[in-house]
Amino acid sequence: MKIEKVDVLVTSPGRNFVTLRLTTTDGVVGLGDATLNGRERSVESYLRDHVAPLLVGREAHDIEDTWQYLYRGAYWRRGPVTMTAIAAVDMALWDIKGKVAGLPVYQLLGGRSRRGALAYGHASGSTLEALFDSMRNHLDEGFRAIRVQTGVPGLKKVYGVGTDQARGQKYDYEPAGRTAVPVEEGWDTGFYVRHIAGVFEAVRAEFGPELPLLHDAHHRLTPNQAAQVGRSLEPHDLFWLEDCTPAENQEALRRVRAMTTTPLAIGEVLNSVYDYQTLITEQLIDYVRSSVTHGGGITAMKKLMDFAAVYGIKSGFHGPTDISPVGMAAALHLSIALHNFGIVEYMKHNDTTLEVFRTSYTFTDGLLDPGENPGLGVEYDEDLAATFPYAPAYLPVNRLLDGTLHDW
Ligand code: CS2
Ligand code: MG
Repeated sequence: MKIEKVDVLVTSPGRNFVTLRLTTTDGVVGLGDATLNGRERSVESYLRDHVAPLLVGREAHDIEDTWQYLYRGAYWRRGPVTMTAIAAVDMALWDIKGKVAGLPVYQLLGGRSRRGALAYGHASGSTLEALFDSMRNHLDEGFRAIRVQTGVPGLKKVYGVGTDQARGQKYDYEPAGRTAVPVEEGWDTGFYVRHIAGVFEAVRAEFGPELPLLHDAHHRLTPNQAAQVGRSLEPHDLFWLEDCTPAENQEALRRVRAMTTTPLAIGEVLNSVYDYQTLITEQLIDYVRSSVTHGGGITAMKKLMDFAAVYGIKSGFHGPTDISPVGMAAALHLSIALHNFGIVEYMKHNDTTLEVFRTSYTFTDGLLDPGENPGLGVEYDEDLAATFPYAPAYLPVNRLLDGTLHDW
C-alpha cells in the first residue's frame, strides 16, 4: 500500500490550522496536524515543497523508516518547523495503519493502561472573583484538575488570562490576535512574584486542599525568581509549575530544582528528545510538556516518554486550541497507552472547529478518552473548512514596562 496523494490544507475554522492529508493507493486516508501557531505557512511550505514529493510512492506502512528518512535524510535536524512537519506525516501514517488494522491507534501502541486520561482545563480571571467564577464553570463542566492564571495588579493584560465571562457562559479565547503585527503586552516580573502566592492561598481557601491546581509561568522568570515562586507555592501544593524559566537552558533548572519541591513541567516549545537530555537524566523536571504535534509525532513522543519513564518522569502533553483536534486525538491515543502518563491539557475547541474536525474523543467526569474508531478517529470536512480561509494571526509579544523585549 503506497502513499499516492499528499494534500496540505490550511484553513481557519475558528482559528488557523494546518492539516496534512495522505491518501494511499487503496484509498485509505490519514490525517496529521501540522499547526505551528503564528508560523503556519512555514510548515505548509516545508510539507508541500520538500516533503510531499518524497512521500508519493513510499510504502505507507513503514512508519519508522519514513520518520528516519525525513529526520536523518534531510541532514538538517530538529527545530519546530521540521519536527511539526515530520509529526504530521507520522500521525497520518499511524491513522492509516489503524484504519487498515481496524483498530484505534492506542491499541497499536500497546493497548489501554487506564480508564481515561485526566485532563486539566484553563481557568482564569482578571480578578479573584472572576477567577473563582471561571473555576466553578470548569468544575461544572466536569474538570477535576484546573490551571489557574490571573491578572496582576499594575499590568493591563496578562497572557493566558481570557476575557472574564459571566457565570454559565462558555469560557473561550483565542490567544493569537488577528492583527497585521503581534499585539504587545507589558510585563513586570516583580509585580507577578509578589502577587502569585496570594492567589493560590485564596484559591485553596475557596476550593479546599484536594483539587489539583496547575500554573504556567511562561518562561518569564530567572532561576532565582523561579525558585522563589516555587517555594512560595509549596504550602498550596501545586500539581505543577510550568515553564518557570526559558526552556532552552536545561541547566537553569538545576538551581530551581535544588531550591523547591514544587513539581516542575517544561517543554511546550521543545521538540526533540535531545532538548530533554539533561532535564531527564538529572531528573530536573516531573512532567514532559511537549505536544505530539510539535515533538515529531507519535513515534518520537513514545520514545521520549519511554526514556522519561526510566527516570520516573511523566507526560503532560500540551493541548491548547492551537493543537488541532487531530493533534489532540494523537495525544490521547498515546496518553491512554503510556504507563507513565501524568495529565493532559484540554482547552476545548470551539464549535466551528469541531464542525470541521469531527472527533470521536469524549470527555466524561474529568477524563478524556480517544474513542474506539479505527485510526485516530477524526474526520475532516474539506468543503466546510474551505469556507473559513486562513488569515494571519500572531501570538502576543511581551515587553517589560521600560520597553525591553522579554521572554514569555
Ligand atoms: C500555553 C499555550 O497551553 C499552554 O500552556 O502556554 O497557550 C501556548 O502559549 C500556546 O499554545 C502557544 O501557541
Ligand atoms: Mg504553557
